[in-house]
Amino acid sequence: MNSRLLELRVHGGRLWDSLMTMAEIGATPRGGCNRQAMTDEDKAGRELFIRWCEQAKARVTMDAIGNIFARRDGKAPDSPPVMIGSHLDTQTTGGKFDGVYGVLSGVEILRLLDENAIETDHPIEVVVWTNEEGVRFTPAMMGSGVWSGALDLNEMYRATDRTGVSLESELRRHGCKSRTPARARPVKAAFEVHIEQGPILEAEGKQVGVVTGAQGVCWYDLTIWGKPSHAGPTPMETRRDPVAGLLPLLRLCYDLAAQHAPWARATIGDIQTEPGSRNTVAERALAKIDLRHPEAVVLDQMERELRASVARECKSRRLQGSLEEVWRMPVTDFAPECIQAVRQAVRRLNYSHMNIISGAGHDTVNLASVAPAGMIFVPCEGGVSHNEAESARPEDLEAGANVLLQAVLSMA
Ligand code: HGY
Ligand code: MN
Ligand code: MN
Repeated sequence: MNSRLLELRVHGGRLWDSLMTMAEIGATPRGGCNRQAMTDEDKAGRELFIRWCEQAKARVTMDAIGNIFARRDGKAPDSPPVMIGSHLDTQTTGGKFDGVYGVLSGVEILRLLDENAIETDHPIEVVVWTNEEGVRFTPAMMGSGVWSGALDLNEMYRATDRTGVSLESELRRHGCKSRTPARARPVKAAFEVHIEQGPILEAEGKQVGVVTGAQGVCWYDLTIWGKPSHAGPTPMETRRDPVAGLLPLLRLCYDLAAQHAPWARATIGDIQTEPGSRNTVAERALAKIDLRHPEAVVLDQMERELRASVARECKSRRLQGSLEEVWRMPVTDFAPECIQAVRQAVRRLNYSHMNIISGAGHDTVNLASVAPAGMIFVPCEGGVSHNEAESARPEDLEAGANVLLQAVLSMA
């Protein structure tokens, strides 16, 4: 790469301003963002992204599940692109940086290449993947999952939110259901820069994480059925109370995480009962479980123990129970050539750095199954994310974007 390209740096101030402007869309009273997939807020964020890309003279297209591709052609327009992807949708109480930082770092690179009239060999595509968070529509990483062939488009179209609205109807309502197939095509390399969303980089005092892979993730719907009855006259020993069956199973999830410390993770962020009346013993209890571990064999063992306990607890309490796996993200290793491109960039830029495995799922994990892929992390304050207080330092965000820029240029 010639010295002019090696000297190129992003405009950290402009990147920060773009992040703060985007954060106004779906802003929450406690300083976070709520732009759940395919809501009006998500649509508004997408429109702002498209406007910015068009101003940077990129050509914008969309596919059948609403993934957005902002393309800057290269000298060899038919050669496979270098992709810079992430997401704009957020958790219900999300922050200003999760996903958005990776997308707007891509926009910053498009602006930089345009204003410096730089033509790369390979095209560059900045991508917004639909519904990465999986909060409103299960599963997570849906747009990149369909594109990479891990998920079936028509099955995803039928996914519904809590009010019974389907993803397909929302895509149509927003004009995001294009006829272009949501299918992988050749990609030279795919990169994503993201806040770490955990405490390691900050604790180690490192500015950049060279991400070598991601841990495995499994999502389960644990459903237990019992017999609704009156909270007063019904003796405790004659009840068939699904919540009484759920309790030891939730306790077991935490025990499994403790047994497989320090890397295992167990989260139960959503518990529902029906009919949902304080003075009626529930008929049905549902717990949405998220188990994670960097080793597939341990994750499988945690599932086996949980599954055996569901059968045992339900039998002993005359309940019906089911543990349904609703999403699995495999343990993933990123491509050596992409890890190397990131490592060379961060060394040239002289940022403190370390290798790290991603605790969170990311669209790039799906990309890694169909293209060479890699990720870059920067610290976030206190390792806090999926929280309205999510925060990151402008200088760290600028550093990560510079590593992304140099890694992308080295491949494009
Ligand atoms: O769940 C995850 O790890 C991602 O943030 N969607
Ligand atoms: Mn994310
Ligand atoms: Mn997230």
